[in-house]
Amino acid sequence: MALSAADKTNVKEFWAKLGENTSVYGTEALLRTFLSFPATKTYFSRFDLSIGSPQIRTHGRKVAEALTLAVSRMDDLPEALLSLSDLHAHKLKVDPINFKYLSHCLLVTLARHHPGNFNPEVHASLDKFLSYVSSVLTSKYR
Ligand code: HEG
Repeated sequence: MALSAADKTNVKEFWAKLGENTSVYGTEALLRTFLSFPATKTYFSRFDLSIGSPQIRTHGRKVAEALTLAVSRMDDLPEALLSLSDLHAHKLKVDPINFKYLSHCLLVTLARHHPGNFNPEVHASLDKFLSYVSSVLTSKYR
């Protein structure tokens, strides 16, 4: 899945505007995923999934940090996400469909906090970027 040069620029410029807030957005996106697609909660059976749960906050930060890394490593993403890819496929056995749910919720979250920067081109580029990340993280699933 190739991101064009314009996609990469769109994603990098948009991400740079998020500043310190990426963890907050990661947390909101996770919460939206759990509420809108409850089957995703089965993977987090040892978490307290109530609103305001510190475990969701911590995990939201980890997801956001991984995405920030992915933004900076778009040209060698499979290498950058190698251990995360092993984790999700071999250890956690996350069914790939769940990545679409989380990606959708990430897009909704980013759009609602940055409506002015979330134009159709940026939307498309972010969608492609999240699809790329998801395809890398699910590449070892089978
Ligand atoms: Mg995953 C752990 C990133 C989708 C379920 N996920 C993690 C970790 C990161 C991460 C950085 C922590 C790894 C560590 O502590 O070493 N996850 C990540 C990204 C994306 C994603 C970037 C997609 C954009 N994860 C994802 C999906 C599910 C899932 C769709 C299931 C619905 N992740 C999951 C679980 C854990 C992680 C169950 C372990 C949580 C724990 O026990 O602490």
